[in-house]
Amino acid sequence: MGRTVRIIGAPMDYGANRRGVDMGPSAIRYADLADGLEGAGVDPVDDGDVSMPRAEERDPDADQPSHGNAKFLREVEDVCTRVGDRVAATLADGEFPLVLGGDHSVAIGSLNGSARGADLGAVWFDAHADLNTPETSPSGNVHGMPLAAALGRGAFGEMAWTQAPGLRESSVAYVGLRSIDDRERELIRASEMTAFTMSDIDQRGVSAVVDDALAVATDGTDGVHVSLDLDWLDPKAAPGVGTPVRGGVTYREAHAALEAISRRDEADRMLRSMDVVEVNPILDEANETATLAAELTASAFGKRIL
Ligand code: B3U
Ligand code: MN
Ligand code: MN
Repeated sequence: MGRTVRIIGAPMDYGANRRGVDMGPSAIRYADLADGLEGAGVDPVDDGDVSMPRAEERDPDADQPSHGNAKFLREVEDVCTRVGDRVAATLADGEFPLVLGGDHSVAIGSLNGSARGADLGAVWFDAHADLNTPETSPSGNVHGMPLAAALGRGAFGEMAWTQAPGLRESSVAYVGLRSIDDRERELIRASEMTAFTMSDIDQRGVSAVVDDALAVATDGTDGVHVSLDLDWLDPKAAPGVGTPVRGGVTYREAHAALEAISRRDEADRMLRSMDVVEVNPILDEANETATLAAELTASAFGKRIL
């Protein structure tokens, strides 16, 4: 058997605008994630879920630190601290951390854990830029903020738990953007991040774009974190997400992208950690989105048709 992939469930919905995404980890496990990973030649071990404060008992604005309009920031801190510690411990044991969300705020934890004592690159598959801060967010939902948090932007700069110590802006590459808030657009333009939009994919094809994103994320780093937000895909392929945006990649393009990751990884083992987020089975048809999430994860680890 190849390397051990430790599955860490983070059934979080405190960062999202609706319930249901907390069932993501169960839905992805139910979709035979472990079998898919075995088919890819890795050895999956399920670490269970990190514990979660119960949503029905919480008030979005109660007991919040005075940082803009970010909702449930204390709960997000709680959960992300646990995720970060598990990710760091998994890496210290020589295993691969695979975090199942949950909404995208869990990536604050995965990035923090993966970038402790290592220079990290990140490839961000998403319709959205996730670069809002508690000051700029139009919604107050922390799932629209994880990259800002990891990079220490805005009010997050004062909160050590949010930050990914070894992640530099210049090592971050987006793939497939198509829904960006005005302030995020300004920030991306002024930043050193690399952003490939859906137009880039239209013009150049998804495999070439992913290769370029990987070149950015591997340059001068010890490894790459892949963050896969299922709303990156077109809603026709992935209907079970909280904030669908039309015009995303197709089923085949998504597999081609994750296969490009595995090809690069076969060559130089640059894949360090991964999260798979925003699967909402309540909004889904026959667990289609979780099934796709499980398949795409297997593709990232090298599962092939033949
Ligand atoms: N940019 C918007 C919408 C959004 C971001 N991420 C998701 N939705 N999933 C916001 O609320 O920050
Ligand atoms: Mn996202
Ligand atoms: Mn998104």
